[in-house]
Amino acid sequence: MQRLTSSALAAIPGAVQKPRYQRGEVKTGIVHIGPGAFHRAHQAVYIDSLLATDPRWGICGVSLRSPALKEKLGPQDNLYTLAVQDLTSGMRVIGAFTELLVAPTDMAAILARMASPETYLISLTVTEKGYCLKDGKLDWQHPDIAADLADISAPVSAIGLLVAALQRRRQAGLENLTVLSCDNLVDNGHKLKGAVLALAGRLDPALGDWIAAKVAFPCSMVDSITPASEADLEATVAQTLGVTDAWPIKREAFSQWVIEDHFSGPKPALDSVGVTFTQDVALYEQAKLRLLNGTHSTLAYLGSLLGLQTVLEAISQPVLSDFIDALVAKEIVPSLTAPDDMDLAAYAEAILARYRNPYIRHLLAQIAWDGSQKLPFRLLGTVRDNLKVGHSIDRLCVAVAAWLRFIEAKAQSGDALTDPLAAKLLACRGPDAFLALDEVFGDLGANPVFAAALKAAYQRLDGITLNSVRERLHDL
Ligand code: CS2
Repeated sequence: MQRLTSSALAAIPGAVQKPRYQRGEVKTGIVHIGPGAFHRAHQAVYIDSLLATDPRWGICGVSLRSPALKEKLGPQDNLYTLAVQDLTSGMRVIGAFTELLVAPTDMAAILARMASPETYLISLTVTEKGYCLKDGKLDWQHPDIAADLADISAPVSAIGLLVAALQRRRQAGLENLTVLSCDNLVDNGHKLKGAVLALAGRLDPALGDWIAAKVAFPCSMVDSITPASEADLEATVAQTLGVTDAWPIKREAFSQWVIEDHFSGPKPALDSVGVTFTQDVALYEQAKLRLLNGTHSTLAYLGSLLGLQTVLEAISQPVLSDFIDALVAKEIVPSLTAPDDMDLAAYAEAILARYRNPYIRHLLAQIAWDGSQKLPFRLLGTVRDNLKVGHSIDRLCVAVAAWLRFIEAKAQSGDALTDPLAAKLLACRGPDAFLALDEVFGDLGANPVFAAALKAAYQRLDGITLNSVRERLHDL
């Protein structure tokens, strides 16, 4: 079977949506750092729609480490298939990438592209750990940051790469640039700006001042459930398209992108393709992180302890679904302030309905990755807010305790734990040892109310199985 390429597009069946623009006329207005599955299923799809009316916004995808994407999509003219797996399903060929580059091999080309006068937007999906933060601030102890401080001409971190690019743009007198974080961090734009200014300011205070004055760092909220691709997807895509695609991706039909309306220079008209521009993105971000990602992580750890594999399996257990309902209604929703156009209860209900999508196989193990980076944003902020006003934290502590038990089970079985703090985490036994992890719990580690609730929850989960879970959680 032929490979997906520009010349193969014409023969692909009409039911499959194809780029509705001349790819040869597309310019590269965006450099995206971290073009992983989420970016390809989310932002790149909005851009693909936008290119039909404005060819300035093609994407140069920059992978910081892995050459896999360039190797797989390069021979396909950077085309790939999006498979929407939902009640209304469908396939679509996305043509938004004009170029794919990989660090460090392509560093000269990457920096040139980031400092090109045609580039107006640099966006990122590098996951929580890619920001190299500790307590929300740049972590100077991080080996990648130390390396970038020593030699910014060959940056290894995303933050270093941005600083190196901004240094060039300043030298070239190019001011029009927006840097857009698309990761699941509270206040992502401000955190990114803080990290970039910290590194730039230490290397060259004048560069720091220039960035602060000239570059915009809007916050954004991104949402679409995107499980990692599995081998069977390639077969289904080949069957539908009549050509092979070495790396298709899948996601649910739902997709949302809310961006703070704060740009420097030209702004892509993303509102014409379903994006919301707003003055204040914080409330959307908070609601999504706490309600969706918070319950996702809860299901991931509790479900894994119970031997379940997927989100659907977990939410289909009435006891877990009852627990999540109570967690949401009693401990998460009361911590939130709704944006003007949002009814929090309805929003939460819609999220849980998405977990019941039978067409999506979303592995709990994927969500369980990097807990040390995710929990502070997803669960611990809610704990802090509830503690401040004397609200219950018992259910939130069950979620956190499930993470502890999940790690202890890994330590016992010898199975790998995917987390940048894996070695430290695997050495912890019992809640006190975990609570001493400043980089995860911060001030909460010394909070006696939290410590007591966490210990009680940890006891509750001792030896928990599908047979005992109802009884263990019955009073929650
Ligand atoms: C998930 C997210 O893997 C995870 O940690 O919670 O990727 C989640 O699916 C997305 O944020 C949904 O928008």
